[in-house]
Amino acid sequence: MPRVSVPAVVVLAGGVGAARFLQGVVSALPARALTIVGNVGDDLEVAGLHISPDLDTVLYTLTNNIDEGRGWGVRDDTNHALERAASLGADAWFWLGDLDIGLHIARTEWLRDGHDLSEVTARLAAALGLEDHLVPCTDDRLRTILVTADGELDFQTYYVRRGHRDPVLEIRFDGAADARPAPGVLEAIAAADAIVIAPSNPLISIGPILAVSGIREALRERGARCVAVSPIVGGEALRGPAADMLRSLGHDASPSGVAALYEGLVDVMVIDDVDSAQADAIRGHGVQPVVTDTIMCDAASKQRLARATLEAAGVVSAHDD
Ligand code: FO1
Repeated sequence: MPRVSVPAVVVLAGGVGAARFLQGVVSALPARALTIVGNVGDDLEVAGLHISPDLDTVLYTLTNNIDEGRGWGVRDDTNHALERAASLGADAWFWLGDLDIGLHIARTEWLRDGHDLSEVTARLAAALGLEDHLVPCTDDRLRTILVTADGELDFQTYYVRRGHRDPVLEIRFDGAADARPAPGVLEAIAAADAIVIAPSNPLISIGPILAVSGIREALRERGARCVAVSPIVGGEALRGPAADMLRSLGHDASPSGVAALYEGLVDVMVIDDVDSAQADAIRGHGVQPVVTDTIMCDAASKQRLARATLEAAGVVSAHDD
């Protein structure tokens, strides 16, 4: 496939794994070539503040503000506000640093002034110096709910408060049926030269994006090649509960299990060398496998994975620097 000189690339992204992958993607593309469509199913309100953890993780990572060790929150942030709240007896279970709280105050104020989440996100991204487009999948309220033996849990109660230890019996996306894609999302997918699904949990990070009415259909009608990167390597998730969750919901915790979930939506799946034996099973889902080293441990490995993905999508060639 001929190289497109300034390709338009859309990446569907969850949180930490996606953000690290996106660092490699950004380094392989010209500035402003990228539109990142982010998950908002994890959003929550804390003390009246609107928090969008996945959007913030991508934003902080790509603007070099991220706490690299945790993968979320602001580097070298202090915790005075939450420590004081906890010492006064408040139930401070969702840990927000002081600088992070500043961003949530701005976001919440602008939302209360009547601006949509996509406008607010663009304003925050510009303020922090992000050159690429970061767009929430929807401006409407969308919340991931996990059904467990202990009842229905909102996402952050399941993930942070209870340490994602509850077997998940069912996943629901409250609001999805009425949620409309945020401005620019469908247009970006339709105009893309390549679409990439980041190595994020297919059920709770990519699932909410695909649940927004119109986005799955737009992907099915895509003109561009769509490449997914498997978040499962050797039967385990590189981070988070994806493998356990896939199993408890009756899916295979394997790249081919992920390919089955993306059947009809993706043309290519990038899988790790240790999963090369999965190649035929992936082809069985109508998806072409690309086998490479997918472990991201430093800048070079992030760039290598991003380039392999963008090569598979036909928007960079092996000869480009
Ligand atoms: N993860 C935790 O494990 N504990 C926390 O207290 C926590 C706070 C937090 C605050 C802001 C933010 O942007 C992310 C935060 N995360 C925390 C991470 C977050 O729960 C997850 O990364 C995503 O929601 C899953 O993609």
